[in-house]
Amino acid sequence: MVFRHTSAAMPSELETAMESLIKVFHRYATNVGKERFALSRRQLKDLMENELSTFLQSQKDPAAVDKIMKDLDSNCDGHVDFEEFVSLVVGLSIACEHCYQNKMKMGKK
Ligand SMILES: [Ca+2]
Repeated sequence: MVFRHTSAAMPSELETAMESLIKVFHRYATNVGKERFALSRRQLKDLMENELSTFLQSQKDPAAVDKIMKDLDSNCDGHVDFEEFVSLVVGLSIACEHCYQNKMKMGKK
C-alpha cells in the first residue's frame, strides 16, 4: 500500500476525521515499550471524559470505564492500543448512526 502525502492538497472531511482520531489517541496514550503507544485505564478514563463527554453522558456508572476497558482490551495486556481504541470509536459511531437514521425518519413524517 502506498500512502502519498501531498501537503498542498486540502485533506477531505474523512481524512481530517482520521487524523483527529490519531491525534486524540496520541494526546492521551504513552509509550508502553517497543515503540508501542497505548492507553492505561486512567488515560482511557480521561480520554472518555474529555473527548466523549456528550456521547457518554448517560454513563454515570463508575464501573462503566472498567467494563469498557475490559471489552476493548482484546489482547488482555492491561492497555488499550490504537487498534482497540478504534473499535470503541467504530462501536459508538454505529450506535450514533442508528440514532441519526431514526431522527431522519422522524423528520420525514
Ligand atoms: Ca490491549
